Amino acid sequence: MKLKNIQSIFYIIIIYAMSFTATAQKDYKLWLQYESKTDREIITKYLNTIQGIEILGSSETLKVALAELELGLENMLGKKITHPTDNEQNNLIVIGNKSSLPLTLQENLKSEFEKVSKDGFIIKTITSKGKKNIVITGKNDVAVLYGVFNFLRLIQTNKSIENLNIIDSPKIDVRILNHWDNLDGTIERGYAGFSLWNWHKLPDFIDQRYIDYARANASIGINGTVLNNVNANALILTPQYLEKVQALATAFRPYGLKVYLTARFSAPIEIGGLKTADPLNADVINWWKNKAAEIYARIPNFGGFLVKANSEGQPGPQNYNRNHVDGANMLADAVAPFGGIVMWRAFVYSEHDADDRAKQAYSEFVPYDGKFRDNVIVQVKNGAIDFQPREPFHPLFGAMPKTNTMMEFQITQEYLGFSTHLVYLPKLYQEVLESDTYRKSKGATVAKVIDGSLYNNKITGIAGVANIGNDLNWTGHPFAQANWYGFGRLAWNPYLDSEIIADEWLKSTFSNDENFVKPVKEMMLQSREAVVNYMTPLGLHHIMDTGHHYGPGPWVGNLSRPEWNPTYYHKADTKGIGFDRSKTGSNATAQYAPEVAKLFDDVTTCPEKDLLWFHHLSWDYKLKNGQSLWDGIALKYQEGVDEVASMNATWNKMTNYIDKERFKEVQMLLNIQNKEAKWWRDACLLYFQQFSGKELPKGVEKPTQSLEYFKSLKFPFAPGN
Ligand code: BDP
Repeated sequence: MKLKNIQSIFYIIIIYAMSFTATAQKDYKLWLQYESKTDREIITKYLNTIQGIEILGSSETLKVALAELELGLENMLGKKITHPTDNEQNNLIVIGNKSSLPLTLQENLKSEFEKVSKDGFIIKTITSKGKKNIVITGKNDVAVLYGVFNFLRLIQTNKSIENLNIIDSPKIDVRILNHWDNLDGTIERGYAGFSLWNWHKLPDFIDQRYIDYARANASIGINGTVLNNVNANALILTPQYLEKVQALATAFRPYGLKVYLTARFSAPIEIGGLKTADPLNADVINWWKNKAAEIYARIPNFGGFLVKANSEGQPGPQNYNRNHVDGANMLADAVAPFGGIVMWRAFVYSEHDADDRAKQAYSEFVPYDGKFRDNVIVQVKNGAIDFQPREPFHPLFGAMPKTNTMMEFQITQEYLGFSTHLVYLPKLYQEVLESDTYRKSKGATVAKVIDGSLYNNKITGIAGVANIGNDLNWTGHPFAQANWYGFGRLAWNPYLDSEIIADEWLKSTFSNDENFVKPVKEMMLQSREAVVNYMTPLGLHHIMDTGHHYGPGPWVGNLSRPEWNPTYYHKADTKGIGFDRSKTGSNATAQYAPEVAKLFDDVTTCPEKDLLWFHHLSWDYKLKNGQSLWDGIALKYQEGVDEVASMNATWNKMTNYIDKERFKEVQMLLNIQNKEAKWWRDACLLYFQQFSGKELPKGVEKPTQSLEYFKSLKFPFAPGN
């Protein structure tokens, strides 16, 4: 090869490597890009009148807040705004908590402080004696940090910062990520690489990522993280690991991010040398009390425990003929002296219970209402089965008025295409949060149950199963960052509109240009319905392949546990399809408030999006639009495929608005999604067609492969399994 050629290849490699680094850096920065943009002219002009930042206080949290403000402003303005040497200068940004403010300011903000809650913030422009200061404050330093992030978000998203008057308090206390991370570094249902926690190098090596992680969470108001898998390993509770947990907790503390752990119920036996883990046994009770004291001695702000008990083979109180209340209260008593809480999961179902799986959690938990301690929260998944593309809201929401009840959403896309498919989940979250439980009265939405306003609960919470790993871009798919972001924003305020969240995220992550924001936002909003259509339209659910849960597997019917089989859920036969959960079937509808039960129970009023969740119907059943059920299902699958094609088309027009690298990444992923949407459509329709015996309606593309081919596909090393 000629020298010139070698040189040019070398050159290409260098350029490629540089651009790769640039993308990685952009991806890595998440929604905190803080780029300088020419389109923010008015804000920039205004910011240029600010002469300094005044910080009142010296806590680690305030230092972090100051550093963030300086970083953000410097990057966005292209010039440094620093700590003023002369306080008499005009126009400052003042940051500090209530007690650090000069008395005149405290007086000035009296009514704001009356309105704001513990972690809420106030951002107010205060004009006096010719000075125009922006005061960012709250009742504690973390609240100030939240205010700073909010202020920077206003600038990033090009909102006016003149004459600010914002009071914003979180509506939910515990805003928490659940990491399903194992101690060996793998992540159950994780599709963004391996765990962030490098247990081997901890406690001495503090990876910068831990700090960046805490910072990202603080920027959206997330204040808690459960570090380890719900399918727990007791070793995390040994001194060897607690030392490592302590190091993480210390790194996170300035950002207001508390650490929690999952507690394996049998830990007293496995690491404590006891013969039993019976929650009423005195030695067991003592063991947990001592364990709690040991943890709090290391981590004074430790949040508490998350427990998966007697579910999918995990140990629990029922192993000792005790119940959930016995187990949860025993742990709650152990952490109570230190202000800790116990999040006790209601994700329970048993292969020995012949009743409909969708009914089991409600049947088991409702009789315990009022029996849990005040520092227990029962953690309920959004739907009664398991994080499907669409599920009606879980009947437990609102059904336990005397019990703290928190939401569990899944951010990682176990049943929604892993980190390969673009699915904007806040749309799904919003649908659930807005659902009316009709408990007490009309308008008793799920959001009102979980923010405590319906029943005046002692503690409120919302958990999201994290989609974060050690991938360069954190979440595997660049757009999966929006799901982490959106979860945090809804955890802060479950009444926010997912469209507004998408808008904020796009502007902070990519660009303020409406030619980009508008179509891409539409694409995001459409993506949730698209995945429902090409995977599980009209209320179908749980028809994915076994184990890894990737791709279609409606034919699977040979698993040992009946309720793990897709055939259990769709019940397709020559007569029809769907799970009859109405009065004539499992009567799961009766677990809802009468108004909701009636709506779901009657096939004519049941929303069609939930039709086959609640009803088994003949292939000829007429849908509202006049189509037969068979045609309707087939056309929905096609619609899903078409929607993905239109997402591709939208994205392909975006080359000029963002960097080449992120553009290309998303383009490649959308191409995969396109292929896989067709795979879902073809495999499901060929399978169901065996029962319907009908032709595909006009408009539905012919399958490209045989059913046998789709059944033969195997993915032995699919991630997250
Ligand atoms: C299911 C997952 C399984 C989890 C379980 C849970 O497939 O890996 O352990 O939920 O939430 O969706 O406990």
